[in-house]
Amino acid sequence: MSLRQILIHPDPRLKTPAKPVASVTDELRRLADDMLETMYDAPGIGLAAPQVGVLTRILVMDCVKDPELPPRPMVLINPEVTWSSEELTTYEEGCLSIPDQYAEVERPAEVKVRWMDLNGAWQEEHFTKLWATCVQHEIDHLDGKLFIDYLKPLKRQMITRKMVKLKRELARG
Ligand code: K2U
Ligand code: ZN
Repeated sequence: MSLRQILIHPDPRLKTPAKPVASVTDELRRLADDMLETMYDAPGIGLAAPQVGVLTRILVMDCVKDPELPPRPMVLINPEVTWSSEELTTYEEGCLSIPDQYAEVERPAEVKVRWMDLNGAWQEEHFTKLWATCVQHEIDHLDGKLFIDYLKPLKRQMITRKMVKLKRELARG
């Protein structure tokens, strides 16, 4: 298991649609492990492979926030939304690739998602609440979409400018 570097916006790899997984290999299993370790270390409740520079359709999440409850690490390969509710909810979203920036994003309140697990078996689950918001945020990452793409252009440009400045400072070390 090793920590992967999380790419910071703007980065072309964060805007490139990821490719479907052809087969579940040991390398993919190692990537999933590293993504979970990187997510928990951030800390975060979700992480998509493009965020660590791998343009493959795999994401991890664990939206259990109550430390009293057992964690529920999930690995979703080639996930697809098969149903989404008419009802919408608004959540103040953040993103590990856009640090310290938060904005309200409206999404369907509930979604049904179908995916392949690490054993190659197809699963389907009905997500609600934070799980629903998170899985939609992560699937957007696989499609090269960021939560700032839902904001008004001015707000998006302001956040992008802050990230360009941050990356310049980080590069200077
Ligand atoms: O994909 C990511 O960048 C991780 C995201 C996942 C996420 C964003 C918005 C709403 C739900 C999930 C987060 O940065 S993880 C940090 C976090 C933790 C709790 C609530 C919101 C965001
Ligand atoms: Zn994100």
